[in-house]
Amino acid sequence: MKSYASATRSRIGRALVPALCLILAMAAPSAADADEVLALVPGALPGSSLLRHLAARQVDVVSVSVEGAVVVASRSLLDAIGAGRGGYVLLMEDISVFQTSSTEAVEASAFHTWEELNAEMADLAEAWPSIASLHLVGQSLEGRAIWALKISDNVDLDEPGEPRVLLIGCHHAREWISVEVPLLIARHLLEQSAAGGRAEAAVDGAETWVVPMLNPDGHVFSVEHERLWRKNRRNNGNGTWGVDLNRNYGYMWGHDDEGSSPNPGSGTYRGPSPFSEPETRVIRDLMSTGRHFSAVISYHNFSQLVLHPWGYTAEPTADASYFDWLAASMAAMITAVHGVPYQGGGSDLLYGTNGDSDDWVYGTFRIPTFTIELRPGPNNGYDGFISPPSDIQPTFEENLPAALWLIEQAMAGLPLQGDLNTSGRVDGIDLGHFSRTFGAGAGSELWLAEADFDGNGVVDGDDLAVLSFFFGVYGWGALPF
Ligand code: 0X9
Ligand code: CA
Ligand code: ZN
Repeated sequence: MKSYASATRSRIGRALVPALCLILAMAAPSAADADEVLALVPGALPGSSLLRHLAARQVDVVSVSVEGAVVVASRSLLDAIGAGRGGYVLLMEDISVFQTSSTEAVEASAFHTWEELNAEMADLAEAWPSIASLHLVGQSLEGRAIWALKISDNVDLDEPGEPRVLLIGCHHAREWISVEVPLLIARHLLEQSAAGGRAEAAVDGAETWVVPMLNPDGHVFSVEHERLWRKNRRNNGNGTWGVDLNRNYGYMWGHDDEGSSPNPGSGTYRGPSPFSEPETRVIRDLMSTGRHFSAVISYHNFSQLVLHPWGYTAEPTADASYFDWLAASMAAMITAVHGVPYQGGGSDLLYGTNGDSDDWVYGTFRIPTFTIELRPGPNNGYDGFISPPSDIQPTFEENLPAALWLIEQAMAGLPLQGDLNTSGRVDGIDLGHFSRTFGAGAGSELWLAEADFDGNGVVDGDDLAVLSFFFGVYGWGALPF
């Protein structure tokens, strides 16, 4: 993964006198890697030990596919790692073409700067005061506001019958389109809130919380200085900058050095301790305060994937078949819109991670949580992070139905209303159970035993109401049955 120190050094080195370059090089103790290149490492296939090895080193893995891993790293490191293991293919020697960007250019484009985003979120809340409210959910390390937009009817009330769904964008600074997709979903819900369709039902029946930019410091840095910046802007004190927010969550944090790195210069540096970063604490605190959430989507780019936990282990979660079904369904819905193929499944589709948002959310709350890697596809090179503005609208359009559907799953929740097998959580097993009892018909012993929740001897609408109530209170988490 790319370090700020090295990238800055090469950029300034090109622009300024060699003497300054030398001083900077001396000030930064990490390995000299001004010779960073873009390369394909064919042996680094998904799930391979070579890929894990690369991820643990000072290598920026930008995409992984059946062709291998596209990485940014110094030639010397690649030589050292690649020796005897299939080597690497040089894709691009001068990657400075990706390093230019400016606030003015972004303002003039369809992408939002942090300030433009704040203004737009405030505008939305002002334009729809009865169904949208703005919440200051925290501050970044450098003191920037992090806002959430809550979208629901009776927005000033907490309505326990309405499941909460959280949409997050921009854990990673350079993934600009991951800001735009949740923001446009929010706008769609508001604009269509009286149109009589799915958006209106979602506004009436759920609370959708949207945090489009979790990493404002990194985003601003990506806009103003280094387009391909990934992490936040923590000064690590050894000449390197940034913690990977998607390795800093407090579930199985630092489980191994492959799914995250202890090296502050690494692009996947997990930070000094779990939740050491104010940005990850925003999500922790939002989700731990008050009523629990029922589902989460964290948007990233790129690779066209819908991923579910675990990231820290190849072992499936207890809910893997259910999550596979949800992820595959969403991927199919996304694909159906414009024919751009997304794939759903576990982390084996990409690479292992520890300390990411999905593992903490599922590990803590036992609810469905997905990382959606937006377009472009997995075979794109380093510029896969540089989404053209013309991608914003179609990427939003293709992702809208899946987001609506997940909200609807949380709302209707029929298969999810009760922990029928008393496993302590509501999952796909209960779904099967529930349909079987339903098939057996109301009045049957099976049905009564399992679905007569209020114990009055008949299965009726009241039982559904009981289920809905607990579902609303507890989401897909543990239920008191
Ligand atoms: O590495 C990440 O944090 C995500 N990919 S990205 O290129 N956007 O940085 C993927 C996280 C996927 N999570 C799991 N594999 N559990
Ligand atoms: Ca409401
Ligand atoms: Zn990302």
